[in-house]
Amino acid sequence: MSYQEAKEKYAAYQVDTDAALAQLKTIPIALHCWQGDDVRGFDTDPSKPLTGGIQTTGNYPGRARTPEELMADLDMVLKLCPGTKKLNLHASYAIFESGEWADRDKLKPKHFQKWVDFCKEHGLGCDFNPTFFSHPKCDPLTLSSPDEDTRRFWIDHGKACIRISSYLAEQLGQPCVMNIWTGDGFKDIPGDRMGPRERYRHSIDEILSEPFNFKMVKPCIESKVFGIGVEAYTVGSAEFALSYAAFNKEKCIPLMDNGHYHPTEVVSDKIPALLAFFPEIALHVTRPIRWDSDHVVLFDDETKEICREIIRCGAERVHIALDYFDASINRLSAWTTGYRNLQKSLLFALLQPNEELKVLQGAGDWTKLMVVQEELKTAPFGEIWDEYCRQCGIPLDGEWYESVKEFEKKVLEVRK
Ligand code: RNT
Ligand code: ZN
Repeated sequence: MSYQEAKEKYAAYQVDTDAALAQLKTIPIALHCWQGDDVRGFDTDPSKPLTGGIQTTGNYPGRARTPEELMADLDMVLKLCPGTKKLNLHASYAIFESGEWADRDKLKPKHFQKWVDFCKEHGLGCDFNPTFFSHPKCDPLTLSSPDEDTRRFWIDHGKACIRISSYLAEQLGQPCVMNIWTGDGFKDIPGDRMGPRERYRHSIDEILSEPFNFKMVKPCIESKVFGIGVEAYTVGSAEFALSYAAFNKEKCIPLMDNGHYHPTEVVSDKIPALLAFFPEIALHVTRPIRWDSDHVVLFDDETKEICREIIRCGAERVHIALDYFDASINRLSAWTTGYRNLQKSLLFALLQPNEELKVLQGAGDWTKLMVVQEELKTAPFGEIWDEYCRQCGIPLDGEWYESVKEFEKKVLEVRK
């Protein structure tokens, strides 16, 4: 079937495929640098374990160990991903000239200059994350620590990251989403649940007292339910993070990671709930299996439903980022598959007769509402996706995997 024929099939359902493709090209998705090196970064000893309740599993060969390797891998992946891309960096990916290592509280914009150059070369915006984990100063708490020195160190880190985010936004001419997430919490039942939360709140207040332009730097507060080793209590729980964002709307926004809720909760439903109150929100799209396992994003029902809500509520109000890390398969394929699946899910959402569905619901016509939605599941989606890839000058499905295998042979396998 040709694109033309597929287009006509959709037109029968009042869906304009050309308009869908045009809109999809404008929706930015942030590609997370940390899939390429199993969340190690460059500023601490890579042989030390990840901390903060997150974990990568697997030891597939070819992990990027240096900025050059990570950039080479990203360069390859970007060629395989259609659409508007942003890079998403963590502070731990600072790049130091020889002998000028700086600790996290002393990081400067210049430590990210090479990333700015990389983004300029590839036409990317950039998002940023302070790194409150995998560091000797995690005691194991960070922003909620009862130890004043520890807390001060991490507040200073947060402030340094605001300055870096401002620099990234200014250099790249687009907003920088700066996400605050810590793994602060306890393995077992605490005797004081309030103390850490009060300290956390004050610490974020202090970080956000660093001056910045909220039009260009978008601090986010990411919540979590639990992590490995912090099973009993999470300081930055859902209620904490949402309340913080709600009471500080003029300087930060809430971030939902769909791996951070109980297994029967869905982020798709939470998107319009938050957008009824917040002008904008941010998302980390991942795939939890039974827990926050951060598997590669698939073209599955919940990813599609998340994207349907993004499109129906207004994509310009949602900052979209990927967040997963699989070390058990080829990392470039993991990146590419997840990114393309998120684009596919957005396209799927754009190919729904969203206005008509709303009218049917309003009229109480639940019969037709079901019939239309079900029939569209088998509409010729693949033809429209292929056309999108062609228009973006990106390989179609079936055309990119071999190039990654070749890259694996030539580049990854010699990383011993
Ligand atoms: C962890 C959070 C957090 C991290 C990244 C690396 O559970 O989802 O967003 O995955 O910052
Ligand atoms: Zn996340």
